Amino acid sequence: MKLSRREILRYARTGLLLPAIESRCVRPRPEARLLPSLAPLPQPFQVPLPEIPLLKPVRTDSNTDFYEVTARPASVRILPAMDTGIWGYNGMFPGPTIEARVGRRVSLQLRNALNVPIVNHLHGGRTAPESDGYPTDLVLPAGDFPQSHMHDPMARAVEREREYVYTNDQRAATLWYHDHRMDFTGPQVWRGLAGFYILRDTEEERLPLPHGDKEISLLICDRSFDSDGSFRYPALDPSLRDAPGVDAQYMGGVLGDVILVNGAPWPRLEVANVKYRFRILNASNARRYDLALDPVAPLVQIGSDGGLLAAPVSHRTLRIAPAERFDVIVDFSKFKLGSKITLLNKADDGRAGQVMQFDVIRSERDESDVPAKLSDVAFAKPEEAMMVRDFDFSYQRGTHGWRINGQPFDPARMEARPKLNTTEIWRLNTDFSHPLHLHLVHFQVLSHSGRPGPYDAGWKDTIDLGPGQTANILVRFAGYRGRYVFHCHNLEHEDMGMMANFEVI
Ligand SMILES: [Cu+2]
Repeated sequence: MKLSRREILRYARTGLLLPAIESRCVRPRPEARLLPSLAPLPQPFQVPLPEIPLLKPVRTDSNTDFYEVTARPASVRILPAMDTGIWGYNGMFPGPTIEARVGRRVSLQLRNALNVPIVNHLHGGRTAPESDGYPTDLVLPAGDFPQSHMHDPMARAVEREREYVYTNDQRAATLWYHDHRMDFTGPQVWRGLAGFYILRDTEEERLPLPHGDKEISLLICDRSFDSDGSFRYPALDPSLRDAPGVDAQYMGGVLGDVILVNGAPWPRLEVANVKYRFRILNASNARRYDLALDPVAPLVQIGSDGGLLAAPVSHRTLRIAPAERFDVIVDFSKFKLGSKITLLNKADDGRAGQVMQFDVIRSERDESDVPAKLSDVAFAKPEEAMMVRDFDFSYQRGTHGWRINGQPFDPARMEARPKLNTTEIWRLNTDFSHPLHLHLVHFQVLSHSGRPGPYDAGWKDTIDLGPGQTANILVRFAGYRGRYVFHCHNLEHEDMGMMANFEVI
């Protein structure tokens, strides 16, 4: 069995040599696994849905809004009678929402008041490589930090604070920002380093869609809690300062048993009997949700990862994998005042089978509408593709790692070198379920084990492949030259090697 240098380092640091793993009664499992909470859990639908505050710019000039964010520890009330320590942007979980406008720059100055390195990635952003949050472009903590982590000869810089510039030269869409530190993204996002970034434009604002207080962002994630109320996570090194990785049983992904929406467990939202627009993000490490309303009502999808669809698509059930975003309209006028409508997760029959509740409490006039034509979606054509590339995403039993084309992540190895302003077809092939994400680009799904699937409409930056599936995606490499990553967005898979580089040349 061949081990990469990183794996040898990892196992040497933790003392968990491979033969020891093999002989232990706990076998590594490639399936995502539930980590049960040890704290008493609340009844669902008791607390209001938190509204995520908007981040205010510290200053603006003619073409740029300047923001400052500090990643720091904080104590928040998530469970009814206990405090939970988080790592949050400005001490908040979720982080404050950044609202940006197409064509207007955002400068985000990120400071690190944690005791581990961090990296910020704007997921879905068409961002220059130096601002994209490459996994080894670390923002260091204050004080000493072991140099063993600075092992990327191509790392652009290791700094104590960093300015990220987002030009917002792309379609309006629901993006999000989150930590992307090499080997440690799973535990650092689990502790709270994630927030919304909403990109708006006038094309969208001209439509009569629900807006204002009828447009609500929902960040859905699962967590587990220890008996003292802290987040529970099976990290081999809970300090996250040295050895990466999770207990072998959780290498397939960590599932929590508490569903949080905007940081609150199974919340409820009082609504009027009109249409609402929900920007839904699955910010979970490894959990997929099959969202559905009870009583049954359609979830009318108007947008995907990359902004508005050409036309609405109605779903009874909406499958959302980690990192995907779906923009949906729910029409509460079909329900009587006093109705309680539950947002279910049909993918789970335990406590994680419920997400939140809507209480229809008042009558209002509905001025909004969902037009049959939403947007011009100018897709590329498959015949324009200059290149077809194959990528295999699979579990490697010998080393218990997740691999792309048989290789673990290595910052120094380039898996593809697409040319700027060209289009390629990437054929993606999986063993287990993997939500696959490309940085920099949005793509179009040409086929997904047959025709495009029901959740593949519009521009995507993440595609959810089930076990043994194949998808062909059409990718236009535009925006910037430079080195970027693509990876599985099951964060435990990503941390354990399922990531690779491409360089736009
Ligand atoms: Cu995966």
